[in-house]
Amino acid sequence: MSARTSPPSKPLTDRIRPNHPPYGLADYERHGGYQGLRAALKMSPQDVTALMKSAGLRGRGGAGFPTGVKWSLVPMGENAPKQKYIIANGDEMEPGTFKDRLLLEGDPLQFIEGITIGGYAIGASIGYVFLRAEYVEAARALRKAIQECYARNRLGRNILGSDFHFDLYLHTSAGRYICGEETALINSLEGKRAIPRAKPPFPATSGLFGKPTVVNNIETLCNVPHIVHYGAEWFRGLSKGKDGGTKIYGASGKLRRPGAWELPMGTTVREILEDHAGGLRAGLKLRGFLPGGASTDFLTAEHLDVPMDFDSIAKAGSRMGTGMMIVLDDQTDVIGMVRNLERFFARESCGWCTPCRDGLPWVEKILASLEAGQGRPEDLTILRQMTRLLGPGRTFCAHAPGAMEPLQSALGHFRLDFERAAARSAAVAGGRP
Ligand code: L3W
Repeated sequence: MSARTSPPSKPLTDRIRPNHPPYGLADYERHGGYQGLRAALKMSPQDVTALMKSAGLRGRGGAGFPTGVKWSLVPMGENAPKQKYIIANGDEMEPGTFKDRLLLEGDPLQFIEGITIGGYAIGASIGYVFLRAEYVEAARALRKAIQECYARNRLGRNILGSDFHFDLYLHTSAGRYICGEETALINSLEGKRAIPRAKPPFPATSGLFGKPTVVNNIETLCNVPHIVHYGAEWFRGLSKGKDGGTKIYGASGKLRRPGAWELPMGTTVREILEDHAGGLRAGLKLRGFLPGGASTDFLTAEHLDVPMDFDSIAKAGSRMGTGMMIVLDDQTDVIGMVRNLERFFARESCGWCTPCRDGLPWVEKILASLEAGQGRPEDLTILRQMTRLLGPGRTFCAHAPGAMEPLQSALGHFRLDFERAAARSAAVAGGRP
């Protein structure tokens, strides 16, 4: 029986106790754990999927695709392939993003219960956790929890006395950003070079080893047990907007208290930055922020009252992405910041298509020379052209277009910084003999 008398308002982090090891199975269950799976096993798989849809759960990895819709695209019924897979994307390499690590280190059983319910809903008997190689603590916590789940019939055959069988494997990433793109991840898991595949077909119909596969983010799956346990209406009620639930928001940069917090979906940027992150350090002013990782467009102080949800941030001209903000203050050189991000993207290009492989290092070089006062006036025109040439539809996957988002938005919002840098460079060149 659950020990709760009322449903939690912070379901994802409720059981996480800072500086304490995660709960083992007995404590996890004493605090409401495995009520979701027990309830799910009494429902049809289709009803579990329908519950995710009515809860309004959207993917927390960056794209915000509705989870119930994704699960319902997997073929079910007698003619469907027998073997299907569910994969948890824990390859958290987006700059500024560390929410999935906190969830795995703090409450690995919550995630395991979530992926098990997901496997049941789509008819998968095998699940994989694709984990970022550097996440050594998370791997340790997961291994221990998986072992205990096998020993106590929460994984393996006839789970909790049902006719549902589910095996879960931990796989450590090969250590590249592109391994987090779902089709590159699938290639990597198959032992191939991690290059993205063309979509369609989407993994839901042809994924791992050509079989129907769902790839979900860790935070997404952590929500699943609570939705089944407490219901869709409760989940929707946690949010301030139309997407259901809470969100792990985060903020990094020169803030008084950088960190991550579980808050109602749709909490405003101002509340996150001022009330939770404590505002900027003394003497600094906010110039802009990337809402969710490096591959999103800058927004500025005029967007402080925008709710952090998928649609509101899109309307403001960016993407919520992972919801983990990176803040730019008035004493940080914006060109240096963007150069640093583009350096990351250039280094992490998988090299498959030419615009991305050759274009990103070129962008980085131009930014580096502007930053060092050695650019040319025409550099700004070239940078603007590059944002189009590497933009949506020009490359095989979203890597280069994502890399162009901070650049093209910086060229718009902080145009004078770039023009001044180019003019400074011209003056230096003009003064040369
Ligand atoms: C079946 C259809 N399935 C879409 C599925 C698709 C995928 C999901 C979203 O990139 C973004 C990226 C990063 N039939 C479908 C369908 N699907 N149409 O829905 O698909 P998509 O293509 O919109 O996005 P994606 O390729 O998953 C994710 C951005 O997120 N990002 C990155 C974050 C990185 C991390 C991390 O390190 N942990 O989260 C941040 O903004 O740039 O644009 O499953 O199969 N018709």
